[in-house]
Amino acid sequence: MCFKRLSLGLVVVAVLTAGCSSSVSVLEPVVEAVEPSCGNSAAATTVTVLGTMPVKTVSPPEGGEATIDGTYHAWFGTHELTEVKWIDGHTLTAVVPPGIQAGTYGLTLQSPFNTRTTKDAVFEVRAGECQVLEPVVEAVEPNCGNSASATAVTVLGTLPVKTVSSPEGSEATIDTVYHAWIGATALVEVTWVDGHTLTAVVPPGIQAGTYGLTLQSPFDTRATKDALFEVRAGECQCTPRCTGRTCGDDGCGGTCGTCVSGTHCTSAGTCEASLLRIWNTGVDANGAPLPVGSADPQWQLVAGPGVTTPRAAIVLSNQHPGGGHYYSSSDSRWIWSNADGSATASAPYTFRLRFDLTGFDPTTVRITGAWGVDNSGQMTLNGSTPTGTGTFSLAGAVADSFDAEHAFTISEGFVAGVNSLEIQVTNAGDSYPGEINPAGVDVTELTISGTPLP
Ligand SMILES: [Ca+2]
Repeated sequence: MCFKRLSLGLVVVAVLTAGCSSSVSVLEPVVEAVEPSCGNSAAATTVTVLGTMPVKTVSPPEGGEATIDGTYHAWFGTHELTEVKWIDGHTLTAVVPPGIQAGTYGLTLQSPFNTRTTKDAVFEVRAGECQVLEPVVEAVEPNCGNSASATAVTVLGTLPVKTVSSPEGSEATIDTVYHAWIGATALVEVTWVDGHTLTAVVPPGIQAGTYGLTLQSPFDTRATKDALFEVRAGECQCTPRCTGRTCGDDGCGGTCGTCVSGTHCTSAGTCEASLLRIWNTGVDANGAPLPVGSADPQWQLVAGPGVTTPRAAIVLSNQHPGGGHYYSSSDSRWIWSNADGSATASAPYTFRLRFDLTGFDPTTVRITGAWGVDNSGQMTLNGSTPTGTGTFSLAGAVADSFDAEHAFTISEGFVAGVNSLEIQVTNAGDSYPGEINPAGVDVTELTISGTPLP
């Protein structure tokens, strides 16, 4: 045997020189990898095969220059690759034709020596893109919208698009179709602008709340970022309304200012000296007695037969029924649930006066006054029998209960803010000839005092 060694690229092959035996040394190829290892069945895919690819040196019998035979053939399964080219002893290139059924394939190589080798499961054919990219959501601008109207937004993040190769080898197209949702509500007019930007419109009518944003890319991959967008039942850009106001709510959760000690903020947004005010029965806001039949703006009927919600007490039409009963007062009027004083006997009716101690130390407050009732009554302050001196209960069907004033002083039991003075009145079964059996209550000569908070 007479061997001649030739160096061909990176591969050393041994061949027989001319004049020796006609047999040749047969070399086996080795497949290590295919790159890429995946292709879309809809398109041709150029691959590189890595491994050991020996070539055959052919010396002509008549002598002269030896030639190299680098002819390789390759198959994925039974599908032959095209344009198979030997590049060097470790590298081939080839083209996987389109139309191969999706699946995983081994590669079979046939060398110039007509030897074959196969490596299993080196290439995947997919009915779609091999490279699937994920979008990333980073931000939405603006990040708030009014539920009453549509909001145009810009979504920022990483927004890959898909290149779609044509099986015919014509120009590739780009698929930029994105879908987006705020919570479960799809956005409209979703438009990919560039790899970091898309625009969309949040439709109106989404319930107020904070929502995540979900994107679906052209690869059908999705990404969600939570708590990215707020839907409000109103304007997102709140403009404080403080024109002409020096204090109070600015309409946006803030304040237009605060008032100094001894003053308080009125509903009109101005600071006024804090005053203690309290009202007798049957008077207007300035304390002047009202005409008979008037609604009392301060005292309310809050419980009693047929009473389901508080309503204004009424100034009795007859302030002296039964031939001159009920005491007279210049600063108050007798009131009842109606103008004629008719009542369900033996059932309690509850009248309430609310008064505000805001700006005052409730432990220093004191109320004085006098009252009468037809027929019996109990006074309470904030739900309890008052602490103080004088008469807080008028019992029994006696004329003294309505023919004379009964003085009292309340010195404890006040609370910060709004307080309630209540009188529960029960009519008795007495009667006057030719008249209805009337009922009524009168509170007179009320005074209130207290020390402003520092
Ligand atoms: Ca009566």
